[in-house]
Amino acid sequence: MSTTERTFIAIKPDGVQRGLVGDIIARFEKRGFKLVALKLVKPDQKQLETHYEDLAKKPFYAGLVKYMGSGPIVAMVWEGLQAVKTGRVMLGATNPLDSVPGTIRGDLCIQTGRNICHGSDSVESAKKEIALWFKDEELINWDDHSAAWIY
Ligand code: 3AN
Repeated sequence: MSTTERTFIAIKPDGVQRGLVGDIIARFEKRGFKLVALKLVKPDQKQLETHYEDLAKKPFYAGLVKYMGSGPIVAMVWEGLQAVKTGRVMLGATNPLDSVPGTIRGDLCIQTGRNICHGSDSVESAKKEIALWFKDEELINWDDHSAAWIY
């Protein structure tokens, strides 16, 4: 049986600058995921280095950290059934040219180095990334909030 998970999704500086924030958020809302945390933040160098530490030896690492620090990003946590795996499917492949239409990258971008969004690649990394970008008190526990006003 599938379990509820949390995933870290970020809209990168190019996604924010291109005015794609609403479109990307709408896709996660419409799919049925719950928004647990959201903020517009100018990432600092150290945070980005930690976030991408697994890629530190890659030739594109320096450029990646520079690009990610070039403007505000929208940092989010989304929750729901298989949120990590489904979030990755919704984002599309790392190289947008390999991303199928209907995915965020497949619909909205064309370059790996400007691929507009990030999504955690495992439950483990989601936990690390959420802790890196958010304080505990910034995460909403929906079990504490009755949705009775909707009905
Ligand atoms: P994903 O973001 O799909 O998990 P990763 O973790 O392999 O992909 O790479 C993280 C980020 O590094 C990508 N989103 C992209 O911005 C950048 N990146 C990956 N591969 C390349 C590359 N060959 N050239 C430039 N940037 C890259």
